[in-house]
Amino acid sequence: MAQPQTYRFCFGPWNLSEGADPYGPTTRPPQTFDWKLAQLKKHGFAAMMFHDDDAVPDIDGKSEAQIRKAAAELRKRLDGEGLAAEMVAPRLWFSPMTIDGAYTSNDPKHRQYAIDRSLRSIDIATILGTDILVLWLAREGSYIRESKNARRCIGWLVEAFDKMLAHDKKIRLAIEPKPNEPMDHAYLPTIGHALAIAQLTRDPDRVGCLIESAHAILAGLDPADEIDFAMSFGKLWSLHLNDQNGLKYDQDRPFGNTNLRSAFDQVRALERNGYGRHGEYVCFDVHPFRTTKPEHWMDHLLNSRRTFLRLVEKARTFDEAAANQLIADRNYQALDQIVIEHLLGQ
Ligand code: GLO
Ligand code: MG
Repeated sequence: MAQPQTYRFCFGPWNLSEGADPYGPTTRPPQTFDWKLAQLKKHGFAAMMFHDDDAVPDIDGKSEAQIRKAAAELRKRLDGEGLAAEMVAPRLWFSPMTIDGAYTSNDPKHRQYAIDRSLRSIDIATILGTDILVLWLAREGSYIRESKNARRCIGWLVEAFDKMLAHDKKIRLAIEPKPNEPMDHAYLPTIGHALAIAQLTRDPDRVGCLIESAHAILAGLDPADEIDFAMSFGKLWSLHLNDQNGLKYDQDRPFGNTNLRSAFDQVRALERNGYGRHGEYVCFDVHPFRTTKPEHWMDHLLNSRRTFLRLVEKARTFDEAAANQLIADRNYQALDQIVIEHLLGQ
């Protein structure tokens, strides 16, 4: 029998956030990158996720040579700490050049900026020793439907992906779909869209996806089914586990916080598909509550991991034989209850 999977965990520097929201300022003092990296290591996380400018601050003000030098220094540091870079993601939603979108801006100069910056991100990823470029397409969509031609935008997305795939023969693009926020509607809102657009690129095998639980919920979908779907294609290359209470602003709650049963189902889906066997990490894209005190700054991450591991135990001890009997008997009422009883414990 195959050995049960042991999981490796990661998070990004932005997950130790300061509590600002659109209605109020920060509630915790800012911490340095060094402090965040030290916390990650101290608490036994194996890797960090990086935006391009987390890895190379002030990236737009640096030459290519300076970017490579800064990335090489970071790599040395990570190696020294025994930590890995899980992925790099171009942060294409902050710049004045991406106000109207990045790859799908109506301004050709801005589209070019987005592509150039993505190619630099690929260089950084390679130097940091990861072949995953995460693309959260934050501003690729519309507020005003008539302001954009969606057909043309899909073409621009494919063109941009093709340039990235051609730039580096090893890089894999993991598209992180999200249906809304900051846009009213995004062009690639679900895993189905991400895997479909992969087929239009020059190398579909190198275009896969990242599932974020909250993003699936915001699309009205079941994150566990999204996991099974992506993994049927062998294309789930990264994962942002978290939670979300219904259809509202993106909440990035701790994993299992709201939908414990759905969290159990996500873990079961990961288990049955062998997530992690090809080196994939379990990442938590969670934020502390605004009320969190500085001394509890890591707790949302530690709790998410603890809940995840407890649910792995629950998935492994679930009475599959009893469940199968009930399924054969079409007694889903009893099946429902054994799931509830199992989660409630003794
Ligand atoms: C926001 C996204 C964001 C991305 C991250 C990596 O909704 O989840 O946190 O995952 O920027 O690109
Ligand atoms: Mg995310």
